Parts: sequence; structure tokens; C-alpha cells
Amino acid sequence: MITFYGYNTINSLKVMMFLMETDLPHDFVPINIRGGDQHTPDFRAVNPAGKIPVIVQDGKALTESNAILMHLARKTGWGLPEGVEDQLLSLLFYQASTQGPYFGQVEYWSGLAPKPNPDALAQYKGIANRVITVLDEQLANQDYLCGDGYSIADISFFPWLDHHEELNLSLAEAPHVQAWLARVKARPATQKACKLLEAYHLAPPKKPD
Ligand SMILES: N[C@@H](CCC(=O)N[C@@H](CS)C(=O)NCC(=O)O)C(=O)O
Repeated sequence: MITFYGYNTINSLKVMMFLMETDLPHDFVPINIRGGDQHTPDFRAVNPAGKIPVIVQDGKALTESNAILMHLARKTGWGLPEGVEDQLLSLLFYQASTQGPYFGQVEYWSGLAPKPNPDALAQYKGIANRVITVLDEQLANQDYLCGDGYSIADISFFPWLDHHEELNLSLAEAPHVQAWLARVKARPATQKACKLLEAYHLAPPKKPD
């Protein structure tokens, strides 16, 4: 049995999408990161870095959403198309090193930062838009990011792209990404995962006075 520590966050959604695709039995443990649950001694014993998502299986904890996706895909054989493991790894690293952090910066400088910084926002939006262009080119001749089959690469990129409107990132010039987003969103497992995590909505962080 898998114990899954998460909440309604971008990276937790990836893991929940995988679990819904595969119907893997699991116990969900909500960790409210705005309520400080990630700093409790009990959770720090699971992940000293104080971050979600985490899964624990056979007494072993695994952190980092894309590592969790890769581990579960290898264990189950689901979401890992044959013959493209290197491309898949490359996409997972690109997501973790570029899409995740820079979309996160766009979110921060779009309204969470105590003081606006238009230069920082423009810089990070430029990088985020480049990610959208790269993915659009990738999807021009194939339905999914790693070929014609749905894979954990698609799961990995979906949650931030699903928030593009809130981040004020346009997909107007990325028709292939738009079509891909609709395809991924229409999957019953995606809808189930989003619905399950809705109950664990995170309040926005408080800005200092
Ligand atoms: N690279 C990590 C990022 C994990 C991460 O940043 N998690 C955030 C929520 S999405 C978190 O737990 N933040 C709590 C904190 O930093 O205090 C992953 O992909 O799992």
C-alpha cells in the first residue's frame, strides 16, 4: 500500500493523476502547507525537506514529484512508452528545472510578492512563454509530449499549464498545446484527480502589511 502525502498543489496533482490512471490502492494524508503541517516533527521524519508530495511504500519515502512518477511508472509499466525512455527523462528534467520553477516565479511576481517588480515578471514570463513554444513545436506532429501515447511526461507538464490563465500566460499562439491541454483535461482520471484535491484547497499566502 502507498501512503501519499499531498494537498491541492501543482506537484501533488501529478501524483494523484497517476494514481487515478492506474487505480493503485493508496492512503492519502493531507499536509496543509499553508497551515504549517510540513514543519511538524512527524512530517519532517518523512521528508526532512518539508515538501510535498511524498509517497511511502514498504517503509521507504520517495520525494520529488517527477521521481515519484518515474518510480510508479517503472513499477506498474503504465505511462512509460517503450523505446523513448531517454526522451521521457529529458522532458521530466525540463519540467522540473524550467517549467516548474519559472511558472512558479510568474505566479509569485504576478501578485504574491510584497512589492511588484515588472522587470522580474517580464523576465520570468519570457522564459515561461519559451516553454510553451517548445512544447507547441513538440506537439505539432504528435498527440502527446513523448509520442502518440499518453505518458508521465504529459502528467508532469499538465498542472502548471492548466493554470495558464491565472498566470496571464497566453496559449493563443500555441494551438497544439491548447488541443493537448483539452485532451489531457478530458481524461476521466484527470477530472477525478482534480476533484479529489479540490477538497484540500490552499488559501493564498498572506502578504505582509
Ligand atoms: N521539485 C519538487 C517541488 C516540491 C514543492 O515545492 N512542494 C511545495 C508545494 S507544490 C511545498 O511543499 N512547499 C512547502 C514549503 O516549501 O514549505 C517536486 O516536484 O515535488
